[in-house]
Amino acid sequence: MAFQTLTPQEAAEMIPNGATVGTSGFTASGTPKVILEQLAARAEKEHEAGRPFKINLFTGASTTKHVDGALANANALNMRAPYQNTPDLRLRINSHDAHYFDRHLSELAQEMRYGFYPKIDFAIIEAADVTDDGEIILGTGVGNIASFARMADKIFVEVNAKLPKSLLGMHDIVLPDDPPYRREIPIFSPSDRIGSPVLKVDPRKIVGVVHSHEYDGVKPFTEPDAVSAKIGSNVVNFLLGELRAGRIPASFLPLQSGVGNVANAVLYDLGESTEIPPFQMYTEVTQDSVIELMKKGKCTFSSTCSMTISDQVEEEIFKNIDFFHDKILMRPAEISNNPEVIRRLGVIAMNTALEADIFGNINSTHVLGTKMMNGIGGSGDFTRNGYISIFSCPSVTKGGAISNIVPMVAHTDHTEHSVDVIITDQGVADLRGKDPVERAKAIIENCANPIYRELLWDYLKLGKGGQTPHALQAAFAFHVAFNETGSMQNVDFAAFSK
Ligand code: 0RQ
Repeated sequence: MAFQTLTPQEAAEMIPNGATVGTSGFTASGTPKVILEQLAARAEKEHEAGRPFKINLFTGASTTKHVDGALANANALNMRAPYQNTPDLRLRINSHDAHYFDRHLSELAQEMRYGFYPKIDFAIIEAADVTDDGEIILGTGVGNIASFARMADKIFVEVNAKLPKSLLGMHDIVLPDDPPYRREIPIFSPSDRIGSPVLKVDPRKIVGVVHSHEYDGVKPFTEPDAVSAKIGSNVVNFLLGELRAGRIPASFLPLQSGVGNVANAVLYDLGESTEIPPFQMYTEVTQDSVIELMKKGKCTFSSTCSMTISDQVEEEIFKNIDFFHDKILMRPAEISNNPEVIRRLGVIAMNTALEADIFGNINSTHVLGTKMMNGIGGSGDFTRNGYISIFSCPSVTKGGAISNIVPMVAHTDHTEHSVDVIITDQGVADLRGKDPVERAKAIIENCANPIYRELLWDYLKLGKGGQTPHALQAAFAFHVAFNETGSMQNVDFAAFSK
């Protein structure tokens, strides 16, 4: 290899205060492991010496304790986009130490190219291999690195010895031209390949190669709890009903599914159903449960931005890579989450809400309306453009102190105009074709927990008409009751009707 080998410390020394850094990867997968952790250590030393030190950090999605965790802990992040899920960074965001720009994942890269945000100074790329002429075999996640690498002045490559070179062929790297020259994205089936198997960068920009030796550290899949399992079976029964009614074609449609317990439960139940035919995914994360479905022949292909899989499954895939090679294709977020393609393919979007309101609006990001949880991620890309857009959540949280069905969401990520179906452990509210009052009746009756149903009916009665009969004086009474008394059950609507 013609490039200079650097230690992580040497690479970190080259990144100055105020720099803008873009990394490869999407979730933990494909995220660089060693340079930014050293940068965090350096920031701590600079802060101890009384000097300011912060960087702007752009990624594909969330990262890991080695990146967001370490940098947040060192208070070394200024601007951060487009998604995160790290407890330490959450604290920095909610105290405004870090300025978080929570953005649809499909949009960030193009908007960076348009010049809307700071220009990328350094790109850090995790790789299985890099050739002297700058051809890079990426790891288990792509994210926005194709754009970052094009914009960056300097590139570091972290060659991870855990990644086999046989990953070559599992990526599809392409950058759309920018308006007014943009053409169609010619993906007509999830498995259509439109780009290059390698990321091509200008080798003159590679300032050094750093070596790492570590799996991504994704936590293994846990068995769904009873509530997630019930939500999962409600989702699958809903899909079966659509299939039987002919509203989903007999050959089925590609699926998108978020991460977490509920998503795993849904995928598990889909795998168990003999009536649902083998299907494909057009999604942003391919997790352990999808790998299981592939082994069973139930999921035949996954177009994705990352393999967000536990270390154990990562090892297994690398050992049997021939089996998975033609079943998984990792693409830039701009393509994996592309609205044009999602709408063309008829992707069924399945995402998770923190809370839904009785009229069908969704809050996925802000706990009690103010504190950032993770971010919108790719949920908006898929919800707005999906064939059917489903949101699920438990009917109650924190032992019943919080109702996940509320009169009005305290923050709106997905509006009633994009959400088709809401599903909880209690049941399914199909919102298609319904006006706001009809929606409210379906959501209260089918999705709210019985301990909150009467309160929600009382709220609906408080409204004094209009297309969406909110009683504005009481719209956040659930949230206020929780903040003041520790439970939404203590709300008293009688006080508002006087
Ligand atoms: O708190 O951790 O203190 O127990 O929120 O809730 O039920 O464990 O849910 O892990 O599935 O995450 C929406 C956050 C759900 C996630 C969200 C509390 C609850 C718990 C977590 P504790 P659960 P999940 C794919 C697409 C947006 C991005 C997205 C998310 C904690 O799915 O980030 O969809 N989605 N991306 O107790 C106050 C409520 C609450 C609440 C739950 N109503 N009020 N707290 N909690 N409901 C991925 C990518 O884009 C990469």
